[in-house]
Amino acid sequence: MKPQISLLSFAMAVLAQATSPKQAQEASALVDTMGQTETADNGVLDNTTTSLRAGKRGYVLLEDTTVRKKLLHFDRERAPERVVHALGHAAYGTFTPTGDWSNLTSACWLQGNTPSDVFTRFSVVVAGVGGADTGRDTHGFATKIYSKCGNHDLVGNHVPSFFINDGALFPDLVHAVKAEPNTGFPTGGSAHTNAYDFFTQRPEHTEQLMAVLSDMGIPRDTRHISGNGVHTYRFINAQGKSTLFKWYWLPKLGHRALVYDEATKLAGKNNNFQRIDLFTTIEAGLYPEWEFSVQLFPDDGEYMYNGIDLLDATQIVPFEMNAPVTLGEVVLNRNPSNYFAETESVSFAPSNVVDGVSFVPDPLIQWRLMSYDDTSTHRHNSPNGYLLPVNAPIGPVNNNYRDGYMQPKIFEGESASSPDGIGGVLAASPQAALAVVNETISGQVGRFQPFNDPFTQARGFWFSMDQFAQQHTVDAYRFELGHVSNPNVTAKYISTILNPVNNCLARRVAFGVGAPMPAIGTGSSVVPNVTFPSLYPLSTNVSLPVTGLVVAILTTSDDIPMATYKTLTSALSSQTALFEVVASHQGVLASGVPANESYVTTSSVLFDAVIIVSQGFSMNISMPMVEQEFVREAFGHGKPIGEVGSGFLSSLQLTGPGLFINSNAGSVVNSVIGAMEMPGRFPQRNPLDDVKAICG
Ligand code: HDE
Repeated sequence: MKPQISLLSFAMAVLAQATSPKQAQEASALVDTMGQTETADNGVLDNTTTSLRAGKRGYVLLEDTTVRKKLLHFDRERAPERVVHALGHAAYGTFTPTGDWSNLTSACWLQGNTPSDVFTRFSVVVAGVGGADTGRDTHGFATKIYSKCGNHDLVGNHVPSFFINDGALFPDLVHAVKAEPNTGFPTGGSAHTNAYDFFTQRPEHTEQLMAVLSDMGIPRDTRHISGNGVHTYRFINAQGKSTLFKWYWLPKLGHRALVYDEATKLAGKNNNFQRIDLFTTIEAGLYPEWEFSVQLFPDDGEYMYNGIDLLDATQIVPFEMNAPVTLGEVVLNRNPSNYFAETESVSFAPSNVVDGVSFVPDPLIQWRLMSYDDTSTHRHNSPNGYLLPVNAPIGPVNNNYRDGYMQPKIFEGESASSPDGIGGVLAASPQAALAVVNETISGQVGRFQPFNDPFTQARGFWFSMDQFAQQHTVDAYRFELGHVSNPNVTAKYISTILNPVNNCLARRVAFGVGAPMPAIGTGSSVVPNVTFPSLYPLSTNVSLPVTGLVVAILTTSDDIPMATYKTLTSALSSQTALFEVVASHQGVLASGVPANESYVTTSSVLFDAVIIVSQGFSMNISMPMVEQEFVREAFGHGKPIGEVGSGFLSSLQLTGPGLFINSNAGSVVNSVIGAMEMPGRFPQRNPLDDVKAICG
C-alpha cells in the first residue's frame, strides 16, 4: 500500500535536522548493506540464493551450511509479540520544557529549556501485530525521553481512566477482551460474550468503556489523540517536597475521530492507515506536536482531591476541576530507520524514571512497575534488552549487571562487584540515590477491594456528549452487545451497568439489541448539575487545523482543467492539507493533471473530504457506479463534499449540510476547508433514535 502523499512537496518544512545526542549514538549501530556484495554470517563471500545440490536436478546437500544458516536465522526472525499493545507505530522527536520546573521536581528533562530526544510508540491493545490499527480500542501512547540524566518513560493511553484499579485483575481483563480461547475469534475487538461477562462483574470499568465506545475509541489517527498517564504520580523537588500529579499529552492538532462504519471499512482497505498517516506526514514535514501538561495536587498523605480517589485509576479528575499546567512540548519529526530494531524492539517501562519523579500506592501502577521489565526480558529472551540502540540511554551505563544471553559489551577489568577495594564500579551513596518521599508506612495486611462509585463519572461522560455523539455511543453498545452470544450476559450488562448510569441509555441499547428493556423509572434518571466537556474532547464546536487531512479530487469527465486543479491544490496546500486526484485510471489526464489514484486503488474511506470537478457534466452522461458509491459513502460518513460545477450531487439526490456546490473552484475549496476545520463533520445526515418513543 503506498503512502497517501500529496503531489506537492513540503520541502520548505522538511528542513535538514541537526544531529541530536540520540541520533549520534544510534549512528554507530546503523549498518548500510545496500549495494554491497553479500557475505555469509562468518564474513566470507558466498552465495546464499542458490542451493548446493547433488546434480542439476538432485538433492540439496547437508554441506550447504551457508543456506542452512540462512534458513535457521529466518526461522527465528520473530521475537514474541507484546501480550497487549502488539500493533504499533512510532517516531523519534524532541521534548522541550517550557520553563524551569525545579520548584516542582528535580527531573532534569523539566529544567530550563534543554531539549531531550524522545521515541514515541502508539499502539492498540487488542489486535495482534498483523491487525488493523483503526479497530475500536484503547490506544497506547508511550514515550521514552532520552534525558541527560537517564531514560524516563511516560507510558500512557489515549483515554484518561482505566478499566480496573488493581493489577491483580490485569491478566483476567486481557483474557476477557482478547479473542475467546476456544474459538480464537474475534482477534481485532472485544465484541463478544467473555468481555461483557467480565465487565458485568467489574463495574469500575464503566467510564473507560463508555469512552472507548464513544467516537473517542476510533480516533482518525494518532496525531489527533491525547496521551494520558492515567495514574497519579509524585514529583519530588530538591528540597524533598512531594507534589502529586497526573500527566497529559495534549495534541496541538486537536482531537479527531472516524465514524464506525468508516473505521471498519478502513481496516479492510488499509489496515495500516494510522501507521501510514504518521509516517507520511512526518516525511512531508508536517510534524505533530503535543503539549506536556500536568494536573497538580497537594500531597497531604490522603491521595484524595475534591472527593476523587487519586489512587483509583478508574477515576478521572476533570480539567474543569483542576486545570492542567503546561510544562513542555514534544514534536515528532523523524521516522525510524528499521521497524524491528526500533518500533518492535523498544521496551517501555513505567519503572524508568529519573530523580524527581516517584510513585504512589495505587495497586495498578505498583504492578506495572514490575510487569514491563518482565515483559521486556521475555520478549528479548534476555535481560540485556536495555542495551539495544533504541532502549539505551544517551549517558553511560556503569554497573555490575553482567552476562546473560546476547551480552554484546566487553566489560574490562578484574572486578564485577561493588563495593570493592580494587577499583571496580563505585557504588553510589544512598544519599545520591533517586529521591524517595519522606513517609512512614503502616497498615493492616490484607486483600482489599478498592471501591469507588463506578457510575457517577460514566454518567458525567454520557451527559458531556451531544445528541450525535450519544447516538454513536448507543450504536457502539448495540454493536458490542449485539455480538454477545449469551442473552443473559447482554441483559445483565444492560440492567446492572447501563441502567444505573442512565435509564434511557439502557433502554435505547436494549431496544437496539432486542434485549429486555429496564422499566422506565428504574436505574438512574439523574441529570448532573455540572457537566465536564473536557471528558469528551471531540467537541464539534472548535476549529482545528486541517494539517495532513486528505482530500479526494474526483472528476466526472476523467479530466480536470489545469486552472481548476491549480486553484484547488494551492488552497489545500496553503492549509497543509494533502490531496489525491482520483480518476478511472492512474496516470496523466488529457489536461496534464496527474491522477495518482483510480477507483481500483483507493476508496472514499481513505479521505477526509471530497471535491468533485463536474465542469462540463451533463445529466445525460451515466456516471460509473463506483464513482457514485464513492461520493455516497463519503456523504454517509458525514464528510464535507464540494462540487465545482453542478449536476452531479443533485443527480445523486444528495442534499443537506456540508455540500458546497459552486462553479467557482476557489469558493468550493474554501468552503470545504472551512468544513474540514470543524472536526464533528455532518452527523445530522444520519438518523437519530426516537428517544421519546423509546424512553418515554
Ligand atoms: Fe500496560 N502493559 N499494563 N498499561 N501498556 C504493556 O508491556 C500492564 C496499563 C500500556 O508501546 C506490556 O512492554 C499491567 C495502563 C502501553 O511498547 C505489559 C497493567 C496503561 C503499552 C503491560 C497495565 C498501560 C503497554 C506489554 C496493570 C495506561 C505499550 C508489552 C497493572 C496508563 C507500550 C510491554 C509499548 C504494554 C502490563 C495497565 C499502557 C504486559 C500488568 C493502566 C501504552 O507489560
